[in-house]
Amino acid sequence: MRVLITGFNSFAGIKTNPSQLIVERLHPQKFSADIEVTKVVLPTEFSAAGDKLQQLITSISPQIILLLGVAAKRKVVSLERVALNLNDCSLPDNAGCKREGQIIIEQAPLAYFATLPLHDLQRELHKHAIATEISNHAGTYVCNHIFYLALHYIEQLKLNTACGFIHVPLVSDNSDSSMNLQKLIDAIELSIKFLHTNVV
Ligand code: PCA
Repeated sequence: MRVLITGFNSFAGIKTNPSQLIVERLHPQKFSADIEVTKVVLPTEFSAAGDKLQQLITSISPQIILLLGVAAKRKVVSLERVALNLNDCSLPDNAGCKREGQIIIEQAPLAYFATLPLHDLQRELHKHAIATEISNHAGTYVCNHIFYLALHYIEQLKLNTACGFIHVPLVSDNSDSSMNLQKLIDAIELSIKFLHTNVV
């Protein structure tokens, strides 16, 4: 089973993006031998991230895509349900590109739903004491952009790929914190293992 997992690099106001650290520190050896994990840190740029993702989906043809990003206002692991066909943020991306009120793909659906079993995944993470919520809004910045594009390519290419986006909170260095980096890495490892047995 091929799994593509992505995070983002740092961007305005976020010195260290925990989604980048998770991707870098995830150990593919922790998974069973039939799971092949490709880990990629995407630039926080609308165009470059979208192009890179399209290229990865075409070349790897993954059965599972797990896209990660940080959302500073979230307190727990957030399983995103909806990707909107909209870029709208006053904050420019890392290439200086600002997109306000722009459709991502003309004449494409207004939104796509994640194709992961979100409630089952949430229950699994709760079993392991990882605070998790299902969110109905992934924002309208670069994370939503690649979430929408991934679901759109999957649809266009008629791929049998389960795809979802997980927003993680900022992490604290305090190891007693309920959401330290190790807890987030555990959450993503558990998610991959769970999806391996429950999706493919
Ligand atoms: N979070 C931003 C973009 C990159 C990231 O990690 C977002 O939520 O759109």
